[in-house]
This record gives sequence, C-alpha cells and structure tokens, in this order.
Amino acid sequence: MKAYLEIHPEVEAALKQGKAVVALESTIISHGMPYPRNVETALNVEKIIREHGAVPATIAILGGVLKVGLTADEIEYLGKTPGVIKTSRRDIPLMIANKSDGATTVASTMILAALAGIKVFATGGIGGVHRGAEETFDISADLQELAQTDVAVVCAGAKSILDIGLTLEYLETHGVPVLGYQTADMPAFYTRKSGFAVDARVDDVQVLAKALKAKWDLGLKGGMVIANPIPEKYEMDYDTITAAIEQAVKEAEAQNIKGKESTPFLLAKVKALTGGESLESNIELVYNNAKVAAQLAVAYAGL
Ligand code: PSU
Ligand code: MN
Repeated sequence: MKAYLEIHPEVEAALKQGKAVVALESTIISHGMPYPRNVETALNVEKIIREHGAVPATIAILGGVLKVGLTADEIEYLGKTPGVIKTSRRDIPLMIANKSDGATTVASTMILAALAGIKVFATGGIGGVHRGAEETFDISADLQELAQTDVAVVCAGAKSILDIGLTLEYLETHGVPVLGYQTADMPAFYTRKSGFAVDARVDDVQVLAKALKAKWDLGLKGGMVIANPIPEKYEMDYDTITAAIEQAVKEAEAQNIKGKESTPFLLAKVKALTGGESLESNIELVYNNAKVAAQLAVAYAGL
C-alpha cells in the first residue's frame, strides 16, 4: 500500500497521535466551482477545520500517487488545471497505472481516507440515485461506498438533481444511518428541507461520535451520513432553485448526457441558471460542514 499512498507529514503525525483529522474531497475543487473561487474555498475550508481543532487532509491523485493531505500549491494546481479527471472507485486503478491527475469524488475520497485511517470527512453534497434511475440505472457509487467503507460524511444532504426519496431508500437498504444534525428534515443542499425526513435528529456531536464508535466497535461496516443543513441566512428560495433544477434535468435528457458526465453537467447548468447566488450558497454550506466535521472529529478522537 505504501507504494501507492502518500500521507502529508502533518496528517500522518496527527493520525499517529490519535488527533482529530478531517478528510476533504477534490471533485468539488476541480469540477464543482470555478477558478479562483474553488481554490479560495478549499483553502478557507482547511483554515476553518484548523480553527476548530482538527487537521485537514484534502485528498486527490497527483501523477498517479494517492495523496492524503495536499499543500496549498497542490490545491492551486488542482483548481486551475483543465483536464484533471473526476475519479470514483472504478477509476482509481487506471489513474495509478497512467500516472494521471485525478480529483476524488465522495466515494474515492472515502476509500483513501479509510486507507490512511481517517474517520470523518466533510463535503458539500453526496451523489445519489438520479431521477429516472429506474430506467437509466444511474446510481452514484457514493452510495455503495457508504455501505461498505468506515468513514462518516458530513454533508448538506443531496441536491434535488437527484431523487432524494430513492436515495434515502437505497441507503436504508444498505444499512447506512442518515442522521440530521440539529434537524429532523433531510436537507436538499441549497435548501434546509427536502420534504423527506432523516432517520433521526441528533443535536450534539458527542452523540454522533458515540454512535460512530458503537457502529465500528460492533463491526457494522460502512459509513454514516451526517446531514447538516445550510445556515438559514444562506438558504436559497425554494421556487428559484427548483425551477433551475427542473430545467437542468430537462436539458440533460435532451442532450442525452449519461454516466459520469451527468452530475457535473447538472451542477454546471444549475449554476449557470441561478447566476452567482447558488455559488455563494454552495461555499457557505461547505464552510458550515467543515466546522461540524471538525467538531465531530475532535469528539471522536476524545472517546
Ligand atoms: N454533488 C454536489 N456537488 C458535487 C458532487 C455532487 O452537489 O461536487 C460531486 C461529488 O464529488 C460526488 C460526485 O461524490 O459529484 C458524484 O458524482 P456521480 O454522481 O457521478 O457519482
Ligand atoms: Mn452516476
């Protein structure tokens, strides 16, 4: 494994000492936001995690090396270099063989975090069951990863480019807890509510940490979704965002967009249709997730 994995010295030292570490994904940097806001956001996320007592580990593949913890220069490189490949579980082997540069999704970030021994991960939104999946079979590999890899994912729920109801059913089938942090509603990324309920509401990170420990002590494999709603003042208007998403889904269908292109296409369309507003909301919810993930990692490390 050592031949493939490179852990940043600061991250490695923190893990050896049992200190709190938070993993971060990089598809959000390369495919989720425009340069330079993506780089600025990624660096601020790391800062927020430090301010809350944990060590950040942004994860990516550079020159075929699995990197856990990036330097500021490496984050800048990922953020501005076109052609960095969106990398999920199935893509990892060839990325290594070809010595490619890859941005990791939730699924592949979980894999690399678990290899390094990191238990808590912060992102924006997870992938899920796409609308129309009963015909297309488009179900993000993120869900299967949550079923089998022992990492907790703090997110703002899932965007309604997905079928949130089916996403929750899929997670239930695979035994993945979906816990609402200080909410009983499953958040929908830009909005605090989706119309669906989470499995349970938890108000305290100590309880989340104890639940994680119990899960893994018992050998109940897999991750946990910690759904943390966007702060109220950055929430988007429900009708505005719903109209943009409906339009994006229609255009994707008309242009026959499929497979790994689907999510980036929908994200870019929604962003274009809502102007700068959705980008600002997106950035703020990621900051909020970074804060809660750091608090959770500290609580977990203290058990
Ligand atoms: N959803 C978002 N923003 C994102 C993604 C999803 O709101 O940036 C990215 C994440 O990296 C996620 C990936 O893991 O898209 C899912 O892609 P797919 O549906 O192809 O598995
Ligand atoms: Mn897909």
